[in-house]
Amino acid sequence: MPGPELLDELRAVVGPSHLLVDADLVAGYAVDWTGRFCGATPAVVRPGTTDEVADVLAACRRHGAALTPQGGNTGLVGGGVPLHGEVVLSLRRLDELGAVDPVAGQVTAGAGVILAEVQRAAAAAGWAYGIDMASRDSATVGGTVATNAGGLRVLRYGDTRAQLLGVEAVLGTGAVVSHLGGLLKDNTGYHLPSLLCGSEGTLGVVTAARLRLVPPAAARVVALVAFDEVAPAIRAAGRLRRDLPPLDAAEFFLADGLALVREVTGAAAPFEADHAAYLLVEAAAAADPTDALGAAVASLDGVADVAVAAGTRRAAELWRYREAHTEAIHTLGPPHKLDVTLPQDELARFVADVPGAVAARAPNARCWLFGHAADGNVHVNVTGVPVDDDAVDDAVLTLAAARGGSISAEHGIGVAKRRWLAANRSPAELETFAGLKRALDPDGVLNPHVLLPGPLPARP
Ligand code: 2HG
Ligand code: ZN
Repeated sequence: MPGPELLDELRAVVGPSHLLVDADLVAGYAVDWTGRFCGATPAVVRPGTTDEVADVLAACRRHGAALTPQGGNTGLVGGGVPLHGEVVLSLRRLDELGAVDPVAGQVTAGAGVILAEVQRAAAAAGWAYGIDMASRDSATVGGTVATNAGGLRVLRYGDTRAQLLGVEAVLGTGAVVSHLGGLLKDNTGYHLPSLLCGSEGTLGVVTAARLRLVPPAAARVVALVAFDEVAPAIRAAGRLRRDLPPLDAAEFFLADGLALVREVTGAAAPFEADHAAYLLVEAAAAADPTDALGAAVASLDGVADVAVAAGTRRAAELWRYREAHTEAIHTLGPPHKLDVTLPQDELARFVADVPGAVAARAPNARCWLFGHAADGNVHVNVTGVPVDDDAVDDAVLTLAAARGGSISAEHGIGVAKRRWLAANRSPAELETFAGLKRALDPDGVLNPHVLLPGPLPARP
């Protein structure tokens, strides 16, 4: 528990109005969006510049106080909330968005800039940003970089790491590193943006990022494809990657998920009959891709029905069936969120086997499966299980790893999955991680309970 001296020093750095200590004011920063991860903090510190971030970090190092960096608090693995009494370092005030460079197709965004603002600024300048996800109106650039967020368009544009041309960050050593020039070819040694991206606030605090933009597609088409069996729906996503080059997204969900979404949102049924599985397909190109999409869908096996959106309003309605899964499941209580990737040819078998694996550990649990079928990423949500009972986590994560998959596709490790990191990472890799942690955060103050398994590695 930091003493009053640290709080006084932090107050001197950011000004009294940006050091929050009242229980009412800090409460929202101490619990994650799902409600599964709930901690406590003595203070939330809200710096307004990179220099202030550096001074906050220096003060915490002097006092041996741990920090949890936080952006929009939309993380799903407990990595951004103070579960061990950490001081919360909120980056939301770093919300400066630079002008889009219309020639290079790049923009520099402060860590606190909201994802949707980057998307809007890019569009206004005739470009697009390749990252998109349902939390676009709350997630921040800093959070998406820290977690290497994926989302709905990874298939086409890659994850956040693939958009990063440079970062500015305060490392745990106190060093401020800034490399925001945006050169496309810049082969001058270690690529710190790649290292910091996905490091979940354990090595440094990202304060700004230089982002690559992508050309916008002039024409788009969205279709919902229904299947009476699950496996063909998942296999179809793989086929479309090859047969429909303008494929932008291929998302799947199942009958029970759709029923829950409809119950919660009041949305009408997409088809006259119910079906076992659904694939939401979006194609985007310079010329209208409707015919290409129609031909590719017609060649798929097991299609029971197809709804093609005529216009953006209907497209948004079709997307809502998929995007509303997270909020609909949330109404059932805090879920266990197990975001895994499988090799494409293992995904259908995994989806078939998961409910049984969960039921063996928690017979009364309910299992919800949906996700980004074309990149092998399925979101296994389990409800009806106490928040701290991780038997179902164990069942799902070990099954994914045993089938050649990853225990984290796009949400990160946080606190939720650190116990299983060794299922995907060898002792040599984990020792390298520990060495990086020692080198870049020598006092172990940056998110010390996140990502790396076990206690903080000892100093040499
Ligand atoms: C999505 O794809 C997000 O909608 C959230 O990654 C997934 O709620 C989830 O488990
Ligand atoms: Zn997702």
